[in-house]
Amino acid sequence: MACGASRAVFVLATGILMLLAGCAPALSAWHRSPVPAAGDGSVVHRAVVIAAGEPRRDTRTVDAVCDVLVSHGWQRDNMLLLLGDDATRDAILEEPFTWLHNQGEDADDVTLFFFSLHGDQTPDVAPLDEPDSLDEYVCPADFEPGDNATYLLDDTLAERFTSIRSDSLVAVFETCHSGGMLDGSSDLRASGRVVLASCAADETSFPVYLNGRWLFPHYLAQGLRGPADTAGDGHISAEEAFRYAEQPTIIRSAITGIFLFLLTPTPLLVQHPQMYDGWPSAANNTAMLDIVPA
Ligand SMILES: [Ca+2]
Ligand SMILES: [Ca+2]
Ligand SMILES: [Ca+2]
Ligand SMILES: [Ca+2]
Repeated sequence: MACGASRAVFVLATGILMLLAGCAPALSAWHRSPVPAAGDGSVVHRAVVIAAGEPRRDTRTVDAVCDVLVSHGWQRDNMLLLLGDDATRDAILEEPFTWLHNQGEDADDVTLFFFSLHGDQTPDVAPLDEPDSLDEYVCPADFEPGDNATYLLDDTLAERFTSIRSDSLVAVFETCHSGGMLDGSSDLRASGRVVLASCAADETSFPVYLNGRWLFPHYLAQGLRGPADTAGDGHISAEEAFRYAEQPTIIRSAITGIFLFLLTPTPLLVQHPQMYDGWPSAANNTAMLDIVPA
């Protein structure tokens, strides 16, 4: 399957369970954080949604993500959307970070990045950090195949992420080879982050067969509507959502892979989502980053 076939609808939802439990989402507060209070004492939730590559990436996917966040009290004024032709390389590297800075993002805020883009691999370039000798990259709207100046390397994105001030950061990648955002020593692994990737570094991502929804975000969203709350405490964390989505993504991609294998002489493809859990620290990590606090 061409790398361009990977993708996803990412939906963050949850309110139903909370409403049934009679507890309105208290998104002005950040519960259970073992991290010492920092920032200005006002917890602001912000989302950056970046989607390009085909119509469903910047319509159905983005609508679902934003609607779910809004259903939990996230403010649309606190969402930056870079969609379609606007999601150029320069824009991705500049606008979200300038916007966060201008918004006064600080340590006690919550920041979510969602990427739905094509992705691929290329021979490792400096810094030479890759165990597989391949850097991974995402494809901005102005990406030109064969022109290395137009892709967006994991090295570059990781360096840019260092300017994010929030102690609570989750990044979701629905791209082919997105596990490779985590495999190199100069990639996106860092304390204080949870990074969710739709597939392993050497894999492509699948759409849900027939309905055009990408597997991993589809199941993340499903879990965040309630069933991912395995602890039953009203919180759904990024880690819980990942664990909810992981197995059905593997199983469904295997089914799709078998179907494609029977139709075309392609290798049998299976998609294994990946998680880096660096919140609150890579060394002593027992807490979870709540996407939707109760
Ligand atoms: Ca703040
Ligand atoms: Ca590199
Ligand atoms: Ca790699
Ligand atoms: Ca990498």
